[in-house]
Amino acid sequence: MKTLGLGAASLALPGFLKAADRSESKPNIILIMADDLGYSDIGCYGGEIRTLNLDALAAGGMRFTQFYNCAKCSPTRATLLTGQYDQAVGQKNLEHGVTFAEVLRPAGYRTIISGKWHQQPLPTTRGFDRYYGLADGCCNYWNPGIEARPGEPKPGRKIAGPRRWAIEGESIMGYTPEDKNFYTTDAFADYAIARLEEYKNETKPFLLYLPQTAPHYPLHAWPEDISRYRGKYKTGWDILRRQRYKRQIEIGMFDPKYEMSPRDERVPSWDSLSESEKDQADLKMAVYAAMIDRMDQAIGRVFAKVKEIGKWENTLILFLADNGGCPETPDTTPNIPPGPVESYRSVGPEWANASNTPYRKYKSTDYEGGNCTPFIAYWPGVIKPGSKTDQVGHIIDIMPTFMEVAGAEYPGRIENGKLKPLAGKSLLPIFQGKQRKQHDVLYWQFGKAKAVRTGDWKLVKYGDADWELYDLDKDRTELNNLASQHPQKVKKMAGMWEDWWKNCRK
Ligand SMILES: [Ca+2]
Repeated sequence: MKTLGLGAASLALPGFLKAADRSESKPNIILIMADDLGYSDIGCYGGEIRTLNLDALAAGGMRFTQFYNCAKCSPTRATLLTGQYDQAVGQKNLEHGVTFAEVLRPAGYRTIISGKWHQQPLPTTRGFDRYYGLADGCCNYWNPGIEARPGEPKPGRKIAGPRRWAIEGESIMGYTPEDKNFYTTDAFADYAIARLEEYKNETKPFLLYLPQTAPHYPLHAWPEDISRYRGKYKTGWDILRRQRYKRQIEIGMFDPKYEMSPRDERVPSWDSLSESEKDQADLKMAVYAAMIDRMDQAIGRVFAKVKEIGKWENTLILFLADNGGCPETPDTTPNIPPGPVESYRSVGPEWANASNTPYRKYKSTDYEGGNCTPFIAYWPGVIKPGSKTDQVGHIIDIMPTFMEVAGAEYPGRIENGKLKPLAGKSLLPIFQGKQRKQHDVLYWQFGKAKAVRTGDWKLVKYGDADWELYDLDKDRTELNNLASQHPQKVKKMAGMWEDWWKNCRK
């Protein structure tokens, strides 16, 4: 007898699913991850930016309100790929873990990745059949290399040296494509679409991992996309935050019992800016919005291809971000306006604060503005359209979820290393509309940022500051530090974090 590829869970599919609606084959899987995307940037999470394809995915699927990443590019990727905390697998080398591609390929999957990898060993050595993209952390969107194309200025860059690109198993230090219309977001989609076409007649299911570089800096976008937004942000970040918060409540994605966080201390009031400063700030946010708009268009082109080859109905699609909006300002070309190849600009803390509405803080912190992400799950016939869940999930759960839906096995051992057990657990019960047993505890650490969450209690800290304690059930935006009222709880949770920190790297 053939199985649905769901293991025992297939016996408990929701009532609205009719047997005839499902193929008997294992589902295809598409995992899309945005880079440095704020919690409220996309339409279905309260944003004003045009994200029609992601909004349609949400309308046909499920949105999570409490889904977490690791608050930073590279750790998030290590955790996402392996189902273990990145501290346990080795942050860049994944030496104590296996990737979901390594686990799904033996289960019969064609494994493809197009986009930002940001780990040390190339994907083609870690379970992926095919790869195209940025193996590094960030790059110029128009020209990821160092050399100028004929008739063009030199590409704006953050660092002097070259960034690592890769095509299949070959690393390329300083990739300058000849095509003057090259733009990373479009190129990643083009490669994915070409592979879907190439393998369209295969009977095996596919795993397509699409980690974007958008909207991570530098601010680069097509002029026609920028023009859709230019001038629209002259009302400023204070009004934008209020508008997004209001929309989040209207669309049922945020409970009005929680206050919006106040403007971040690093951000001046919009009214204090001169007209010229307002105009420059408007352009930055217009380019940022254009990058997200373009990412959504590219995702839409991939979706159209999946439909064209007749595989849409049997495909699980997930969308999330690797960390919250980014306050960094690596503006190496401060006198060149954002947009074109020669520029290298960022939105800075001002707009990133608005991106993370209604939460506090940013990427690289473990406040909700740093580590809470939009998360959309879409799967025709399994996930109820238009649903929403407040159940807590974490990117560490993605690997076990893939294993369960693909009927894949976690290996008992790996060569040349110690394989640690999975720390995540499958999201499938939540997808099926059931209550999943919560994680007993979740941990975070990156650089100076630390946090631990158990139940609705979250203990969080940055640098040398004291631990802060929040009751997220009553205070989702982390405005009321209860540490002094619950010293025993602080001590206990801090001890849990210390124990985890000591043990996770063994
Ligand atoms: Ca990132």
